[in-house]
Amino acid sequence: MEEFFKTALELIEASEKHEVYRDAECINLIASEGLKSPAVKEMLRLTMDLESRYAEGENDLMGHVKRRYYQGQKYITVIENCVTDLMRMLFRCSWVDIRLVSGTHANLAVFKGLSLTTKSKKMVVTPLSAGAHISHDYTGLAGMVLGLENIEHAYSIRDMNIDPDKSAEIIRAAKPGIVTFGGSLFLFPHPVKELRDVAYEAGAYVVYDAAHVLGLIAGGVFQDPLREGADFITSSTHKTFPGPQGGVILADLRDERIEKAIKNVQFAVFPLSTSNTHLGRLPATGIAALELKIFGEMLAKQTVNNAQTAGQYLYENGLKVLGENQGFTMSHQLAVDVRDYGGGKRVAEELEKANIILNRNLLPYDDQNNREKPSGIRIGFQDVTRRGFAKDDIRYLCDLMLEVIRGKRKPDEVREDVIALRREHGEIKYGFQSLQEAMEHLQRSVKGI
Ligand code: DSN
Repeated sequence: MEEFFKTALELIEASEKHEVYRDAECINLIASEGLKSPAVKEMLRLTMDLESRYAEGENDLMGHVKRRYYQGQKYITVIENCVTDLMRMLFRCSWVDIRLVSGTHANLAVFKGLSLTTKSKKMVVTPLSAGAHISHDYTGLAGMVLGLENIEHAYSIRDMNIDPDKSAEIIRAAKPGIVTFGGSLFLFPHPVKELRDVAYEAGAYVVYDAAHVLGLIAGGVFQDPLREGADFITSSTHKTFPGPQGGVILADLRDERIEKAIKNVQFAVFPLSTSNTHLGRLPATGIAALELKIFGEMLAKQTVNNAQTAGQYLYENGLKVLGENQGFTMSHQLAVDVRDYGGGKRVAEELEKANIILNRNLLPYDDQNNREKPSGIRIGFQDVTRRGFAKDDIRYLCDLMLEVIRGKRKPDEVREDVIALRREHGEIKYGFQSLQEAMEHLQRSVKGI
C-alpha cells in the first residue's frame, strides 16, 4: 500500500513540476504542439461536465447531429452543431466531422471510409522520411492496421516537395484509391491542383493531411486545399490551429462521388472507430476557431515570417537549413541538417539541456528505418509567435541555439538566458485573454458596433 501512495504522490508532484517546466521555463519549438490562449483554457475549465458524457450516434450530411443513443443531449447537440458550423464557416466547406479525437483518428476514419468506397487497397503517399505522418505509412496505421499498400510519391530533395510530373506517372500507373498530400515535415505547399485531375482520372480520392498547417490555412496563408482539389482534409486541432487536442475532417459535398465517400467516412467514425468522442474539448475548439477568424491572418503571417527569419539567420550562420533555394519555408517549420554537429538526436538532446525543446527528424535522404539517429532537426515557430516573438527575439533565440549547437557555451549556462527570454514573453497574443473579453467582442460584433 505504501508503494501505491508513493506512486500517487509522485504523479501529483511530476504533474505540477511539468506545468512550470514546459509552460514557464522552456522555449517550445516542437512543430506539432500548439499554444492555447487564456480564453481557450478558461473554456476548457468551464466545461468539465462534458468530460464525463457520451454522445454516440449518427450525423447528417452537413455534419450536424442526426441521431444520438443516449438521453440528456439537449445542450450537447447544440454544442456539437455550433462547433461544426464554426469550423464549416471558418474553412468555407459544407461538411465537417468534429468527433475525431486526434489527427491520426481522422486519418483512420478517412482512409477506412475511402477504401470501403473505392474497394482499393492502394494509396499513394509521400515517403515517411520526406514528411509523411506515420499514420500514412505501411509501418503505421495505413499498413499495419488498415492493410493499405503504400506507393510513394516521387519527391524532389532540391525542392523539398513532391515532384508533380513524376508523381503523375506513378498515380497513372498505380491507379490507387487514395492519393495523399500533407504531413509532418511540411515546408512548402504540395502540388494538389497539379495532381488532382490525375488522381480523379485514376479513380482516387485526394486526401490532404493538414494537421501541421490547419491554422495557416485558416489564416489564408500556405495553400487552400479544398479549393485546389482535395476531397478531404484531415487534421488535428492543436498545432498551428491552437485548440485543445482533438481531430477534425473537412470536405465539400460537391457531387455524388463525395456524398458516397462522406457516408462511408461517417460510418468509419461511428460505429467503426469511436464510442466516446471526448466532448469536453469541443467548446474550447470553437473558441480557437473564433480566435482564428479574428486574428488568424495576422498570426499565420507572423508565424511564417518568424520561421523564414530564423531560416535565413541560421543559414547565414553556417547551418544547413533545407529549402534554401526557395526561402527555406512557407510554413511554420524549418528542417535543418545537423550531421556536422553529431546528428539530430545529439543536437536535440543538447538543446533540451538548455530548455530549448524541439525534435530530431528524418530528412528526405535518410533511411526511414533509422528513426533513432536521423540527420536533422525540425523547428516550429507557432508557439513562440503566439508568445509575441518577432524578428529580434527570433534572432536572439537563434544565437542561443547556435551557441549550444556549436558547443561555444555550456547548455547549463545558456539555460539561464532561455528562461529569461521566455519570461519576457508572458502574454499570449493573437487571442482573447478571457472568455469575458471574447463575449464582449462577440456582443459588439453581433450588434454591429
Ligand atoms: N508526430 C507528430 C509530429 O510531431 O508531427 C504529429 O502527430
